[in-house]
Parts: sequence; C-alpha cells; structure tokens
Amino acid sequence: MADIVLVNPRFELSYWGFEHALPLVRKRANLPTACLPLLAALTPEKHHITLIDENVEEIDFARLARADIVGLTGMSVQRERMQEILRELKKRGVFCVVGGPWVTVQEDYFEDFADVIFIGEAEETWPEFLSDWEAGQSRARYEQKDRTDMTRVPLPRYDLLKMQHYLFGSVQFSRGCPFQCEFCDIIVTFGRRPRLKTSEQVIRELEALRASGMGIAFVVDDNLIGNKPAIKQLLRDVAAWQVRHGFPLLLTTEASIDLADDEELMRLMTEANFISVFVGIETPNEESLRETKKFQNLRSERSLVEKVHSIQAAGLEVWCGLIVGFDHDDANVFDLQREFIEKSRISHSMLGMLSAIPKTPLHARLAAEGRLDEEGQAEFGTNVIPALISREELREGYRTLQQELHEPQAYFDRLDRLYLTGNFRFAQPRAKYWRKHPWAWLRGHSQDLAASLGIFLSLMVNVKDARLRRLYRQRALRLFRQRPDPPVLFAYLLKCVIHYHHYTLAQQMTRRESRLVNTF
Ligand code: B12
Ligand code: SF4
Repeated sequence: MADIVLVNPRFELSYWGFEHALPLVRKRANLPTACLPLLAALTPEKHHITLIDENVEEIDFARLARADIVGLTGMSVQRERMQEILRELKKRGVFCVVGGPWVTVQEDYFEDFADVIFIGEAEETWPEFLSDWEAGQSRARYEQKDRTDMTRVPLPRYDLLKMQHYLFGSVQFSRGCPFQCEFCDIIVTFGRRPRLKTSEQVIRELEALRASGMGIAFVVDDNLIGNKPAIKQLLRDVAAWQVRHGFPLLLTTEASIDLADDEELMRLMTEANFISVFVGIETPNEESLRETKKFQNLRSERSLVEKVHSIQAAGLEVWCGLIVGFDHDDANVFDLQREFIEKSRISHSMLGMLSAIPKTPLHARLAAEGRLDEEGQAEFGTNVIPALISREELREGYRTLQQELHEPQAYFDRLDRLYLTGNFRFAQPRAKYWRKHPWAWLRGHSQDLAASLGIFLSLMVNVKDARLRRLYRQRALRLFRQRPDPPVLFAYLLKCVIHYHHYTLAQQMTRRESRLVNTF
C-alpha cells in the first residue's frame, strides 16, 4: 500500500482565476480542477490517497515528506509554482510525479525534479504506473497509446475535496474537438474525435455534485458540441434529470460558434439548465480566422455578431475569447475587436495576445520562420513576434483594449443592452417548472434574494473605489426596479463581482502594477 498525495499548485493571477472577486463572495477558488478527484478514483483502493488544492489550503511540506508518492498537476499558469514545490520536495527526498496540460506540452520543463512525467490522458497510465511502482519498476515517462474510452471513466472522488471553498463545481461530459485551430494544444493532447461519457455516468456525477452542496457547475469540456447527435441525446437525459429533481444545478460550459446554427441544440442546452457558454470567437478579422484555420467561425451566411445574438436569444449568455496579434492583424485590429464586442453585447471577453504553445502547429510554423522569442515573454507577454505590427505596438494595444473592455461605463452599457433593453432571459425551463411548483418557486426566489443581498452588502463594504460602488449600486437597483426577478438580480450582482476582478486586473496591468497577464 502506498501513501499518495496529489497536489494542485497555486495559480498565478489570471482572467478566469477570479482572484479579486473571490473574497467578495467568501470563496477561495473558482472551481476544483477536475483531474484531482478523477485520479483519486483511478487509484486502486488498497492505496491511501489525499488531495490538496493549494488554492484553498496551505501545503504542509512535512506531511508531503512522509508520502510515498507526491503527484502534481498543473497548466501554464502554475508552472513556476510547480517548480518551487518540486524543489522543496526534492530537498526532502520525496518521490515526485507530474502530469497535466503543461508538462504534456513542455516535457523537459521540470528536468530532474520530476521522477516520472505523464503525457496527456492518464486513465490507463496512472494505474499502470502504480503497479510498476509497487514492483519497483516504474519508468520516467508514461504516455497512453490509445485515447481514453470515456464510457469507462469512474465517478470522481469529490468527497476528498473541500467543496465548500469553491464557487462552482466541475464535471466533464466529453473530451476532444473536431476543429483544427492552428494555435490549439487541446486537439494535440485530446484529439479531434469527440468522446462522450454515457448519460448514466454524467448523471451520477451530477448527483454527486448536488450531494456536495454545489448549485452551479462548470462542464469542463474542450467543446461540448463536438459530436452534435451524441450530445443532444445526453442533454435530453440531463434535462429529464433536472426536471425530476427540480432543476438543482445551473450549468455553464465551452462550445464552438456553430452552436448558433442549431436551434434544437440550443434549446436542449437550456432545457438541461445551461445558462451561459464560452465561445472562442478569437477575432472578427476574417483573414486572421483563415490564417489560423478557424474555419467554423467563417462558414455560413450570417456574421459573428448575428450568431452571438442567436445564442443569446435562445437564453444562453455568451462569454468569449478574443486574440490579437495574428499575422494578418495590423494596428486596426484593436478597433475591430472593440466594435465587435460593442455590437455583440458580450460583457465577458477574455482578451489574449496570440501565444505559441509547444507542440502546436503554430509553434512549429513560427519556429521555422524564426519568429519565436521565449525570453521576451516576460516583457511582451507572448513568445510570438508579430508580422505586421511591432511587439511594443501589440503590447500597448493589448493593454489599452483590455482596459477599454472593462471600463465600467462601457461594461455596464453592454450588460444593460442585454439584460434590460434586450430583455435577456436565461433558465426559462426552470422558471416554467417553478411556476408549476410554488414551494420550489418560493425556495428558489428566497435563496436568490438572500444571496443577492449578501453580495450587494459585500460590494458596498469591500469595494474601496467609491465611483465603482456607486455604479454597482445604481445599476443593480435600476435593474431590480425594471426586472424585479430575484434570479436575474442574483446573476447581475455576480456580474458586478466578476467585473470587479476583470477591471482590477486590467487596471493593474495598465498601471504596470502587475506583470502582463496573457490568456496562456
Ligand atoms: C475547463 C477548462 C478551464 C476552466 C476550469 C479550470 C480549472 N481550474 O480547472 C476555466 C474556464 C475556469 C479555465 C480557466 C483557465 N484556463 Co483552462 N482549460 C479548461 C479545459 C478546457 C479543460 C480542463 C479540464 O478540466 N479537463 C478535464 C481533466 C480531467 O483533464 P486534465 O486536467 O487534462 O487531466 C487529465 C490528464 O491531463 C492527466 N493529468 C492531469 N494532471 C495530472 C497529474 C498527475 C500526477 C497525473 C498522473 C496525471 C495527470 O490525467 C487526467 C485524466 O486523463 C482545458 C483544455 C484541456 N482539455 O486541457 C483548458 C486549459 C487547461 N486551460 C488553459 C488556460 C491557459 C487557462 C487560464 C490560464 C486562462 C486564463 N487566462 O484565464 C485559466 C486559469 C484559471 C484558473 N485559475 O483556474 C490552457 C492551459 C495551457 C497549458 N498547456 O498549460 C488549456 C489547456 C486550454 C488552452 N490551450 O488554452 N480553464
Ligand atoms: S474550437 Fe477551440 S478546442 Fe476546438 S480546435 Fe479550435 S481552439 Fe481548439
């Protein structure tokens, strides 16, 4: 029997990290990283396993020193902290293994600090390693030959996590994405053939999340709608589960823009209680979309703005990713992006400068062209040397646009054009259910009202900038007067909290108080 500890290291500040917002809602992290409870479930029962998420608790290095195996996961924005932790552990002679998105693309990053590295998925290699380790024959590198059969993935051990500290739960329906964006490492690691869990598996996971007290979950798929016929069936089953249990879990996820072309799919998503979706828009510059092989954003008669409006009209709020610095981007790209965001009424856009992730086709192409500069990363926020503008122009344009996107007046104008004049309606199937079940209606509305009041007071007490406080107060009260609906008020106040994070981040970058935070 082995004593195994799996660690998720502290994240650096990031767009999605919500670091500035979390204290306002008394949470420590956005969501638990999905791999930790999954790896625990893949560990044979005879071993003793502990999960530590440094984002919600301190690491006790003396405890880790007593473990037989310490495993680290991590993505790009954790790599430096991963290295620090490994250094500490090596001083104590601990046997260390590393897996996850970063080491998968940059295998030599941790050098000798990692005794074993895992490349890509690990449903087969993790148990294989554990039996090799028992036999004293573990190798230095494990990589699965075949992609994981998702229908055989076990129920994650959420019970080993301190769920009360997270804003959302995490759950995965599928892996893989059929598209071929040049910059994307997801398809390098998880492939282009979408693989789904069965409805029974997904529903068991939703049950487990519900039992852990979660009310919102992030469906952490690469692209939820990669296989449309299969996901539609799964969504029907999730929708039936939601109805059976009175819509206990709100869901959100990531999907490609072709969602807008499928009315049935959008309807099924709302029936399954999805309220928002993150879409990789990247750019309205069609030349750049072609360059990066994001053809799904070009196809069809309708414009990107019209497609976003269709998704919103179906009851799904759109969040999006934007990228500047493609080879076809000149100095006009910043204006183009700003105009697109204005017209699309998207309040949350994750803006990044194009970065070349190792092992991607973009990385190979730019390396061949001599346009990669790893050393310049700290100064310019990206390893890519742009084609049509200088690095300084890209960096300053990025900073300015970042600030403009989160400028309070502009942000709330977009939000109000969606929620007030646009009369945006989310969670309609749940509202319909509540109308037929008055007790559920009363409970749901009371909970949302109480939570809204808590967030409102927290904003008024904790936000130091009086101008921002006043704006949050005015806008929230105006919304409530015009739409006196507790779920809408709750969503709107959460948006104030998230705005606070993104606004603060943009300010810190503009004032050079934080280093450049790129999306990667
Ligand atoms: C859902 C998702 C999110 C969610 C949830 C993130 C979270 N904290 O869990 C949200 C939207 C919040 C998010 C945010 C960000 N994300 Co994200 N995200 C994803 C996505 C689509 C799925 C991740 C996931 O949960 N997969 C399911 C789990 C089960 O898979 P897994 O972690 O890979 O684990 C498997 C294997 O890797 C392996 N494994 C993993 N760890 C270990 C450890 C050991 C010891 C072993 C043996 C095996 C092992 O075993 C698991 C089972 O097979 C990935 C894309 C992808 N497919 O990787 C991007 C991805 C991980 N995100 C990425 C980035 C950059 C970010 C942000 C920094 C973006 C930003 N600027 O804000 C932030 C970080 C914010 C934060 N503090 O959380 C990048 C990372 C790049 C890299 N190669 O390092 C990815 C790869 C996407 C991309 N290319 O842009 N993300
Ligand atoms: S749509 Fe998203 S996940 Fe799919 S290849 Fe493009 S960037 Fe990657």
